[in-house]
Amino acid sequence: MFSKILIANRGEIALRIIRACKEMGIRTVAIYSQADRDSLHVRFADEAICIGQASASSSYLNIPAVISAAEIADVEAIHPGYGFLAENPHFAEICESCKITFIGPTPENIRLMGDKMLARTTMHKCGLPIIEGSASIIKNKEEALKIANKIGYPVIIKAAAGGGGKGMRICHNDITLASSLMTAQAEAEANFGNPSIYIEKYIENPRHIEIQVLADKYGHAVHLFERDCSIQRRHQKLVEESPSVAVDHKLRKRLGEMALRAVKTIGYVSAGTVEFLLDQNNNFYFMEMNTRIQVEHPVTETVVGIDLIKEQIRIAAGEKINLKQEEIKINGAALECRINAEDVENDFSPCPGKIETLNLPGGPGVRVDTHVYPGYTISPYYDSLIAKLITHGRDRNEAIQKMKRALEEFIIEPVKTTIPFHRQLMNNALFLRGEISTHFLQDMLKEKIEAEVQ
Ligand code: MV4
Repeated sequence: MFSKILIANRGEIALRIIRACKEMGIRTVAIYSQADRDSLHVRFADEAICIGQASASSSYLNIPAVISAAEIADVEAIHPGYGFLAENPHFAEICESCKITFIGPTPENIRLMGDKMLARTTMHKCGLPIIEGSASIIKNKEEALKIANKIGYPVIIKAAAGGGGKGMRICHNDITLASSLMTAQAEAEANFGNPSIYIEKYIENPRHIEIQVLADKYGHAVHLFERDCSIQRRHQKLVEESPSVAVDHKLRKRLGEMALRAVKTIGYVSAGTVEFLLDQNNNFYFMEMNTRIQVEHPVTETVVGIDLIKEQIRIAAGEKINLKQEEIKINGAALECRINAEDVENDFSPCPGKIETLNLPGGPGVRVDTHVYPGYTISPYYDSLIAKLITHGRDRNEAIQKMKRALEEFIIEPVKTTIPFHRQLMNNALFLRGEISTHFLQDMLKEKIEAEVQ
C-alpha cells in the first residue's frame, strides 16, 4: 500500500479523497491555487503546496506544476478526482514515466474511451447493443445523407472527441442535416481539436442509466448496479438515484453483464462507469464509458456499502478486489441532490460570493459531501458545485422524504443555490412517480415559465 498520495484536485472531491486516505493510514499532499488558500482540502491534508494562480489552466490543469509538486513531496501516487486531469491520457502517461502511480485506469483505457466512435465500434464488436448509425467517421455530406435516410430521421450528430453532450446536434430532415454537418464539424474542431463526427438515430425521451464498475489488475471485475441520472439540465446532472425505478431485476442483470463485458474486452482497470441510454420500450444502448470516479459515486456507495475511493486506491496499489459479485446487494434506495451556487431564476447562472450563514442537515440517512463552511468565499474560477446532499432510505419514498426534510434544514445565505429548485422537485408529481427522462427538467422548467405568464 502507498504511504503518501497527492490529490490533484480541489473542492469536495479533494476532501473526500483525503478522508479515504486518512482512514487507510495514507499521508496526503494537497495542491492548491492562490484562490484556494483558505480551502479545507489545504487544511486537512498533511502537506499542501501552492501550484499557481487562480485559473485552472495555471494550477489544477498545469501538468508540469502538478508533477513538480508530486516530485517535491515525494509521493508514490496521484489521485486525480474528477474533471481537470482525470481523463487526460497524456497526464496518466507522464505519471507512469515519472514512476508515480496514477490512481485510475491505464492511458490506453482512457484514450480508447475518449474516442467516442472507437468506443462505439469496440463495444459493438464485443456484443453490446449500440444505437443504429454510422460505422465510421462521416467523410462527406453525401455519406451523411445516405446514412440518415437509411436509419430515418430524427438523427443526432456527435463529435468523436466529444462526450457528455458537448457538440451534439439533432436533425429532422435532409436540409437541417446538410447545414448542421458543417457547423458541427467546425464546433468539434474548435472545442476538441478534432473535426471528426458521426451520426446516430436520435432516441427521444431516453433515460440515462449508468453502471458502476470496479476492475483490478488481475482481470477480476464486479459491477455495483445502476444509477439513474436522467434529471439533467444542459448535460449537467442535478439529481441521481439508485436503484432506477425503470430497471427491474432482469434488466439489471443484463446491464451488469454488459458493463462487465465492456470492462473485460478492453482490459479496464480501476473504478469506471458504463453509460447506457434506455429508450421508452426499455431497450438499452451503450453510450460511452467514463474512465474516472464520478461526482455521483456516493449514491452507489450508499446502497451497496462499498467505499469506492478506497477500492480505487487499493486497485492502484496492486491489490486484488476482495468482492464477490453475488455478495454485492442493493440495500434500500439513495438519492443525491447537487447543490450548486447558481441562480435558478436566472437560467442557473453561477453565483459566486461569501457564505455568511451555513447550516448543514444531518440525522439518520443523511450524508453531505462539501468543502464549504461559514465565511467561505465561493470562487468564480471553478465549477459551481458546493455540496452534494445524499439520503438513504429503505425505499425510494423514504429517501425522498429524508431529502425533503434535509433540504428544509439546509441553509446557505446569502449565496443563491439550487436548494429551492430541489425542494420544488421533491414535490413534483412526475418525479415522485419516477416518471423521468432526460427531457423531464426542460419540461418542468418550461411549465414553470408558462405558469408565471398566465
Ligand atoms: C443521445 C440521445 C439521443 N439519441 N444519443 C447526451 C450526453 C451523451 N452521453 C449522450 N447524450 C445523448 N445522446 C442518441 N442517439 C440523447 C442524449 C441526451 C442525453 C443523454 C443522457 C442524459 C441527458 C441527455 C440530455 C439530452 C440528450
